[in-house]
Amino acid sequence: MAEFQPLVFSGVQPTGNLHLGNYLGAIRKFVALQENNDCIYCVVDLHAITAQLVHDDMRGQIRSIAAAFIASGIDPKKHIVFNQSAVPQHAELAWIFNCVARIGWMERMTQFKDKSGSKNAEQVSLGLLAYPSLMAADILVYRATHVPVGDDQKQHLELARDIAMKFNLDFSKQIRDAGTGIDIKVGDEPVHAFFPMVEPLIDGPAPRVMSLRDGTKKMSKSDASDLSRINLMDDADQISKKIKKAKTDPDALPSEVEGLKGRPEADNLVGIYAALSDRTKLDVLNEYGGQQFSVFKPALIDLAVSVLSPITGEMRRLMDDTTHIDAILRDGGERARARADKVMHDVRDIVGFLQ
Ligand code: AQP
Repeated sequence: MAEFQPLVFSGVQPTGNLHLGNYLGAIRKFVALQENNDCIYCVVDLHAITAQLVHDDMRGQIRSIAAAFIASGIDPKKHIVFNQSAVPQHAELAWIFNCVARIGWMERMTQFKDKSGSKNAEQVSLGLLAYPSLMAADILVYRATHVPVGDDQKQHLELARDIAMKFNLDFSKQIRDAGTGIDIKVGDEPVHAFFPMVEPLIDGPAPRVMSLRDGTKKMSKSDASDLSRINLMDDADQISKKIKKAKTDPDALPSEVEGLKGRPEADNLVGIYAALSDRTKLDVLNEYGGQQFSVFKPALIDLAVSVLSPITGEMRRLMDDTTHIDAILRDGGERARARADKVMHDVRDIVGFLQ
C-alpha cells in the first residue's frame, strides 16, 4: 500500500487575543513539528467572519497571529506562513465540500451548537454552519496528512475525514481515470483515495487548557473575564496576578496523576506546568506532590513568565514592523497558492469541470 507524503497543516483564527490555550494546544506543537516535517501554518481569516462579520481591526489581528507564529519560533522560510484569504482555492474546495457533506453532519457539531446556542436561526450565519467544511478544505487543498490542534477541534477533524472518505468513494471511478489517486487502507478497507485520512495530533499534557476561573470550562478568547485566561500579550505582572487569583481547592497536590481526578483546577494547573516545561504530569507531581498551591503557584508563575516573556517581547517587536510581517505573509501566500492550485487542478478534473 502506498502512503501520502506527510504534510502538517494547521490554522489559527484572527479573532482576538491569543491565549495560553492557543499556545499550548496549537502553536507550541507547530514549532516542535517543524523540525522533522514539511509544515503549512495559516491565519484563517475566512473563518473569523463566520461568528462575527465586522471586525474593527482585522488586518492588525491577522498580523498579530502571524507575529505569534514567528515569535514562537516558526521558520517562515523553511515552511509556509500565510493568511487563508490570499489563497482562493480554500474557498473553492470548500464549495465542493459543501456539496459532499450533509447538513446533518454540520448540525451535529458541538461547536456549532455552542456558538449558535440560544440564538434563533435568523441570527446565525450560514458560514458558521459550514465552518467545518471550510476547515476540511484548508487541510485537504494541500492533501495534508497531520493536523496539530487542541482537543476542541477533534470533532471537526473527524468530519474532515468523513468528507475526504465520501469524496474518495463518490468519485472513485473518476479518481482512477484521472490517475491521481493512491491505494490506501482505511482500517482494513482498501480505498483508492485522492484525499488522505487526516490524523489529528492532540496529544500532550494540556490538550485542552481550561479557564483559570473554572476548571470545567475551556480557556477561550471569548470568555468575558480576562482573569480566566493568560494572553500571549500579558506582561509578567498580569501573568503573576492571574495565576495567583486562579481558582484552586484547599488540598495539597497529589503524588499520582490518579489523584487529580475530580480536581479540575489542580489538574489544569499541573497540565499547564507540564506542557510549559515539556514534562509529563507525573514528572511534575514527582516534584510537587504533597506541596500546597502556595508553593506550586509561584513556581508556575516563574515558569510561565520565563517561557512567555521572550515570545511577548518578540511579538511586540514584529508587530511594530508591519512591512516585514506583510512580506512574510505575501511570500507564504504565493507559495501556498502554487501548491493549492496543483491540487485544485486535479480536483476540477475529477469533478468534471471544463478547465
Ligand atoms: N483552551 C484551549 N486549549 C487547548 N487548545 C486550544 N485551542 C483553542 N483553545 C484552546 C486551539 O487553538 C487553535 C486555534 O484556535 P482558534 O483560534 O482557531 O479557535 P478557537 O478554538 O475558537 O479559539 P478560542 O480561544 O476558544 O475562541 P472562542 O472563544 O471564539 O471559542 C486550535 O487548534 C484550537 O484547538
